[in-house]
Amino acid sequence: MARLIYILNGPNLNLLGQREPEVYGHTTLADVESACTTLAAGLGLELRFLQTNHEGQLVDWVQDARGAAAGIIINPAALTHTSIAVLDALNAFDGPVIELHISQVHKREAFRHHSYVSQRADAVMAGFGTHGYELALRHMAHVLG
Ligand code: CA2
Repeated sequence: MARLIYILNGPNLNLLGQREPEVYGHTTLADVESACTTLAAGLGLELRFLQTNHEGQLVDWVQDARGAAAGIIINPAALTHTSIAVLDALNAFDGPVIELHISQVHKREAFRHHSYVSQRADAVMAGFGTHGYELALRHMAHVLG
């Protein structure tokens, strides 16, 4: 059976490709999911690609990943900078965690420079645009061996 990877997306990422293209580009989240699904098949991985605007839902999905997923790629969006609940949920997950940001958060406002999730993440990516999702998936396949 293929190893399952969760790709989790936080608040407002459903708007990807529809607003602020100068920051986040023109690619939609559906485009990203489609590219990742194709790539995952080639890497021998299975995907659950999810987006929510709700902190508790993100916590529930991270908890679901325990015992089900080999690894988590997460773009917590604004919850990156605020959510101890998401950090605590990730701390209860045993596999590799990759934190991903489409934009280069360290070039942006100071409030985006701190991440609670980084205290758990095994790797952190920022500024690779939506292509970062595919890079993260390749790295996940590499670390899972
Ligand atoms: O760069 C990233 O991926 C972020 O996680 C995106 C978050 C932001 O709060 C983080 O600081 C960095 C925002 C996601 C909102 O996405 C939108 C996409 C298109 C239009 C409006 C919002």
